[in-house]
Amino acid sequence: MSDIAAVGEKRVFEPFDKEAFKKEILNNIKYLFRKTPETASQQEIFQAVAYASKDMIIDEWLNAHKEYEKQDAKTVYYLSMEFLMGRALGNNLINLCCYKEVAEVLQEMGLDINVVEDQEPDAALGNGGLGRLAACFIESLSTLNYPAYGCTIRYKYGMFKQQIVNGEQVEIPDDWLKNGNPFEIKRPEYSQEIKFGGYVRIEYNEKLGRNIYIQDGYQSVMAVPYDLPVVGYNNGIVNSLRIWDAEPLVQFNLDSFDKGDYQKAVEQENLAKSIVEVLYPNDNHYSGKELRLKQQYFFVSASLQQVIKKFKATHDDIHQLPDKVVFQLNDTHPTVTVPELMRILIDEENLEWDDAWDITSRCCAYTNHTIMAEALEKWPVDLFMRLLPRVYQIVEEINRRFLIQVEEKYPNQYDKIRNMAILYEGQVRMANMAIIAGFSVNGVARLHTQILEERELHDFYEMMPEKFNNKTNGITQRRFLLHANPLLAQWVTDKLGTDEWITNLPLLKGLAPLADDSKARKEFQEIKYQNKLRLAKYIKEHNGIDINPDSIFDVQVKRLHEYKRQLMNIMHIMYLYNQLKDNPDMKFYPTTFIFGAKAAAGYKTAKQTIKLINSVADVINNDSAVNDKMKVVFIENYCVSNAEIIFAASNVSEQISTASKEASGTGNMKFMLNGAITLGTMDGANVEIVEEVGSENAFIFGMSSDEVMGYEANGGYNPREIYEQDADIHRVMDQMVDGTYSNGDTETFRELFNSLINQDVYFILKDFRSYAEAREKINEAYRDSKSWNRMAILNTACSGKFSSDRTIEEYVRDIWHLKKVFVR
Ligand code: F55
Repeated sequence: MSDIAAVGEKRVFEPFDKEAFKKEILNNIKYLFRKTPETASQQEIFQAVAYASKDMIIDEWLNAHKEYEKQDAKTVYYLSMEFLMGRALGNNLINLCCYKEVAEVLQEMGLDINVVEDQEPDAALGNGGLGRLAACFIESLSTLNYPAYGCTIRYKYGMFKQQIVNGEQVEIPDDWLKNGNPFEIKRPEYSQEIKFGGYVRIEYNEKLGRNIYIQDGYQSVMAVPYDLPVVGYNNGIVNSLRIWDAEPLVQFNLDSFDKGDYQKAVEQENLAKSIVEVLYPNDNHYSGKELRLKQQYFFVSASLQQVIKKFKATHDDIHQLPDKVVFQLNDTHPTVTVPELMRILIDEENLEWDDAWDITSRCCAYTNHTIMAEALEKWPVDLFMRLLPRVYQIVEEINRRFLIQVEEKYPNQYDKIRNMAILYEGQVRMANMAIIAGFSVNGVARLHTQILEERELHDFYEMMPEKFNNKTNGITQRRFLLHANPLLAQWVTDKLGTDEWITNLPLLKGLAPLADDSKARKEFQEIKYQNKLRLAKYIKEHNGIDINPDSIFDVQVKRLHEYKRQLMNIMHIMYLYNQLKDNPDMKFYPTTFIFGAKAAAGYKTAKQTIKLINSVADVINNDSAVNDKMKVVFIENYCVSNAEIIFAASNVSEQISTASKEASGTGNMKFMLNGAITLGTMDGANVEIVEEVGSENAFIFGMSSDEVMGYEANGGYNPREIYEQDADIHRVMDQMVDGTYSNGDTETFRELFNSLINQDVYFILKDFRSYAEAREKINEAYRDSKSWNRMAILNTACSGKFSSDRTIEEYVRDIWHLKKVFVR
């Protein structure tokens, strides 16, 4: 039996019909574009294939939802401002178990599936880790047979595309919908009206025997949902990612002679346009923009209204809501869920406060993704009140009642109120509201949760310890191994004698003995080499730089942020360069240092760091004295689709954040799964990675989180001392401001220099020596290919814990309490 037949047979449901699929593609090319395969553009071919695959999805999509309804299954609504989905086609085909067959069909038509996949724009409705986590979760939920909706905004422009011009980041709008989106389905019948502004009118209601609250004089928009399918792996389950678009209520009518209407129409049109215009490109940084609060309320209110209507269609007691619905708040961004649900229950369902509060708190759970103070959302009270007058009243009442409890439990302890109040110093503190209202508060890695409990949220933990729990993040192996690294995926399947790892990642443990098998090591090395060739080709095509596939690929790809310390990485490269220049015969294994990172548009230090990386790259890559030993590459526009190529090709995974600052990290897991070795601090999930693989199979350096927090408690440390005492660091620092990397200009990198020498908030100089030592060890270790490949195999073998399937099962067990639904 051929390899390919085996794949088709694996499909649990209808066998894949190659001829029918081919016909469908041809029909699509003909009817959508009036073309033939010969005359159609690659983009049109992509569309034709995507529509053909959507046809396969539709029946399963309908069926799964029919079954959910039949079983009246409890559903999780994962509310998130961000879902960083990346491309859909390849992963849909994989999860439909017909990727290879479709590749063959295309090949028979003279087409290359990789080229077809490359036509699809990334759905980049997210910034980085938080948004990508949501995408992995929703995929795992489908694969694990759990009823789920992802709810977010249909941003017209997603995460900007990055170009590097003269070494600097330039942001290009991401017009991802310009060719339409073949996978989405508009659901106008579920449209919801969303109201902003105005005032609250109070009326006495005889029947209820109490006051009722009516929002008047408001502006509204229509929230119109589109659904994207989220296909489970070979199980007939398709969940929905519901993305909300905004439309004006009053149709814009140029013929209208009614001036009032005209004015209103224009206003609504503008409001609708502005709300969904663009994703805020900040990660781990809060910008108190009114439009952002509008976005939050817009998608939360739309989602909640729809959930309540759906629930009421088949249930008559709203008190039962928590048995059927759970809202997971992805960070504080959707926390307005709490007062909005209260508003709906009190004002529209006529419940009393206590009943409404009981339901709300049993429906809401909150995930914290950061301890960075600048990421905490605190809305100015006047803004909040003006935009959401009725919701604000409810926030006040939640706060008032909570403070009574605090006062009862901790009489006269004003610090408790200062730390835990929702309303404080003219601000609405969203994290406090999420913690107070929800029944669960979780961190995203063990260390992170511990820091929340012991420090950042200690008062809350003391008052309500039962709410706190940890859920270490995970990633989906369907995308980050099966799709991203087909060679390794096939090797794993061959070695394990089964492909069950696709839905049971801990089975990778079975590879561990192969770490001591020289043939297996050779094969593993060869696969890595092939993947390095693939990345080298990408870099040649996109950056015009030739890199040596025999060199170590040392990679740091993630958002650019000071705490992630890309600056420490590039400074160490400057240091190495000095060493190699001074000492050309120095023992050094050739290394390609690869970076990829987007900076938030207004983040100056981050942008300067990008400029520094590119400037250093320029000098080094053009210095023939060192070129056979080192190169530096900045990959433009780091995003989900090129990440897949990058992880597969990496030898060294740079995870070098200042300890305590990276809540978890998930890139670290993607590298590990693909057999890269972690060079990292004891931060976030690195701690658990090292625990799984063993400290002898990772390179750990730097201060511990306790040491870092110890210094912080004492106002930091004195970096100038290190600058004065360490000649190598001194030299690298001076080179930032003596024009070495800026054509003689001494000011280009002055701010970076100043921030290091004056405060060095992220302990770069302090950790530098320890980092340099770890890097030296890595360089040395790579020479011994036997022990390197042994380590690499063990990293893949020990990565089983980091599947988002494991994470989701923990959420289900401890928080959501869902039941699996099986179809057919
Ligand atoms: C985006 C907008 C705001 Cl206002 C705040 C934060 C973000 C954001 O993108 N945060 C983010 O990506 N956080 C990351 O979440 C990951 C998933 O839990 C973690 O692995 C990572 O450590 C954390 O930084």
